[in-house]
Amino acid sequence: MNLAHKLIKGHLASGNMAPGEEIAIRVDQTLTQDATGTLSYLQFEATGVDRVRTQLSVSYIDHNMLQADFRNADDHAYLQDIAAKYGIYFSRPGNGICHQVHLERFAVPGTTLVGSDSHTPTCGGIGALAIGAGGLDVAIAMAGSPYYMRMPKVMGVELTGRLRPGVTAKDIILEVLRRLTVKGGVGYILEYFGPGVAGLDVPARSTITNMGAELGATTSLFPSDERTREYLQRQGREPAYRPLAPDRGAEYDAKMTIDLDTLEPLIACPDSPDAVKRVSEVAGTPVDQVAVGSCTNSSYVDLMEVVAILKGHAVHPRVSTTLSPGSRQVLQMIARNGALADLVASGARILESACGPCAGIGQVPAHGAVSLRSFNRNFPGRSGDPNNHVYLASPAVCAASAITGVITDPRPYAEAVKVSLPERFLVDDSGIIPPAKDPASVEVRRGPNIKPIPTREPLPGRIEGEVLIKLGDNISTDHILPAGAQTLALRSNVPAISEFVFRYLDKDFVQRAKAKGGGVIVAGANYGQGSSREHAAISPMFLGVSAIVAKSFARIHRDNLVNYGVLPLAFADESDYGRVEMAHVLRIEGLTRLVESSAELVPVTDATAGLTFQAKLELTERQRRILLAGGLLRYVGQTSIAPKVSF
Ligand code: MIC
Ligand code: SF4
Repeated sequence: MNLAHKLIKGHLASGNMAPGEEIAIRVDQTLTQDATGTLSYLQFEATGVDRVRTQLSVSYIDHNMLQADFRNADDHAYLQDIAAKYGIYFSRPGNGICHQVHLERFAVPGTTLVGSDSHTPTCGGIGALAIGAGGLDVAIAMAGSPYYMRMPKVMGVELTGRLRPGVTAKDIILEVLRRLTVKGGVGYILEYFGPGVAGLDVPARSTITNMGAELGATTSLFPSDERTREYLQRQGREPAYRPLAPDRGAEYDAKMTIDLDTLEPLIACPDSPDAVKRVSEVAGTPVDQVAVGSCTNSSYVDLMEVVAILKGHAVHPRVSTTLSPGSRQVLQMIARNGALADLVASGARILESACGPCAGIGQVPAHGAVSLRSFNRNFPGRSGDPNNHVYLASPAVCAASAITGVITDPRPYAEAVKVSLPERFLVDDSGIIPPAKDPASVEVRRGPNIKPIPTREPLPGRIEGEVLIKLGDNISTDHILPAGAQTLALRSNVPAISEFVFRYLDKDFVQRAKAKGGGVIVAGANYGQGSSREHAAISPMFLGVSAIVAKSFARIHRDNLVNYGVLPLAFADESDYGRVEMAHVLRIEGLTRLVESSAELVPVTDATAGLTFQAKLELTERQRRILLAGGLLRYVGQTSIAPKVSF
């Protein structure tokens, strides 16, 4: 057996482990962050369960940290009270980015972790089966439900050789993205194995599993070995170690090999994480902003590498250079060892331990600017504005380019740089507040911006509506509902945030949807890639969108659509995509009967074009029942997990 199969088998609650079949796995740990957390906990409260039923649940504040008005702070207070009341650990604002802190302080090899953030697979770097999901799926997992998914295939990624100076883990995942593209991982777990694995420490492995999210993969996984033990021991958590490996000669559904000896520094060009080139191909491009940090590359080792390159240099006058440490642990360590002083001396700007510029929460680049980031996503508008050009590369490329002012191959700078794990990480868990001892006494503060979540009625028998927008391939959730400080302050207020749907693609969309009383969205392949934000499903639903007809869907987004009662339909014959145009009226009759009877094909009539085409309804039996009920919360209200749900 490969390692992914072993971990799934050890947690299997129901189902048959054949690729594509619905399985359910027991959830040991959950994590949430503040941008998805408020909805998730509102839903958790609706289940009526009085205490989380997981081994460990942690609520992080790391996204909405600007506090430009009262709303973010209100969300923080709500999340802190909920955590105290329901048995959840609370990681305070300033304590760090959820994935980085979870890796440092909580992740355990061989456990399952489900998180309301698409980069939850970060902890796959320590050998946990870590999966990103919508907030509602996390809410019911906290209430004791297993996590349901289709059994993925497993792709073995064999690493051979050793990285050369100036070439890093970021280049490994960029190489995987170059080969597979942003939809190449859909339906797969990527399992890394082979002799090259031993040369990578846990933070490097986690960079790779983190950015596996950009492949659309269910998750990515490394074995748990001596390097894992070493990391845990230096975090003062050695008892959490257990060795985990695939069986000798384990089989994989697909395989690829990457020779680390021959890898070069790579860079993802605007506007997609898979637009990968060699750094040498774009070297010399002038850069206006360099930003190091994010859950992909903000570990102690990453930052020390940056310091080693920057030390003794000044950042170029045209470049605004920022650095966000991934955690308070990292920040304290670089403060104590003097590296922070070197950074400040170089002219770099030090930001909080938080997501920051990664999701456009501050540091929005200038109009037309080139921004080089050690982050994981560069979809249009992701930086907080669509009028700039974002490149993604390793911290080493970022540091070298900050010095020269142009995209620069870091190898000449990195030759002498050798950073390894510290003998001991600085352990100070005072930023993590344990749950209250007397939960009954906790009064939950709810700010006026925290609004109830709209729900849908049970599935209607008939859908008729205009095509409100026709989109191409790889539409990300950043396209559907943009990132940025303005929208992030509205995460707890669905009516308000819904005003931003498709803002950068079609500024009239919201008006049109309202005027038409809702309708249908038509899209190409991999619709909804990227973030796990449920808002990208709830807000269109709130505007009356009843179905999405696409060539294919990204995993988390499809689940979110079903969870909120929006019908995800896939063109049975992709050439029909070319026939359905904007403003055509689409009609589906006998819908409840089709969904109930497990029909796999649904006839869709395009009344304007005068044709009928077939659309695939690729849903499990459970998802059909969820759709019929009008969404997951109504559905669980009918089951034993959540007897008290009422809407
Ligand atoms: C992201 O990186 O896109 C986010 C912001 O962390 C999201 C979650 C969100 O939208 O709140 C994610 O990755 O799931
Ligand atoms: Fe935060 Fe960026 Fe990571 Fe999302 S990808 S969790 S916004 S650091």
